[in-house]
Amino acid sequence: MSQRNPELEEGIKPDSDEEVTEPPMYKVLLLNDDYTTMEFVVEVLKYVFYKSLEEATRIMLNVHRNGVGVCGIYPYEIAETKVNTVDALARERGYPLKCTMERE
Ligand code: TYC
Repeated sequence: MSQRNPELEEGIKPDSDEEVTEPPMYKVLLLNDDYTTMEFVVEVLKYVFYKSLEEATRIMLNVHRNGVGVCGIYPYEIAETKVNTVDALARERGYPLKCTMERE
């Protein structure tokens, strides 16, 4: 027999004195270097950060010109996974590409 679960019903609001907090968000940053190819950086932005070719190219050129740039903003564990994936792909291909994360 199924029971009512009032927490799942529409229109239920948290008590007004209950705090609703968003998870802290983290910027994932890509760093420029002189050896990683522009093509590889664009591929990383497409496949790890789900950017379109146009957006990936824009972000890559921004990093190339300014030394650092934001690839995306995510909750901690997603940001951490993306940083680790970029590190692994770069290492596999022998590129010194560096990716870090920073609290928003
Ligand atoms: N500066 C690199 C080059 O001229 C391209 C590059 C862009 C490398 C962004 C890293 O995060 C980076 N080949």
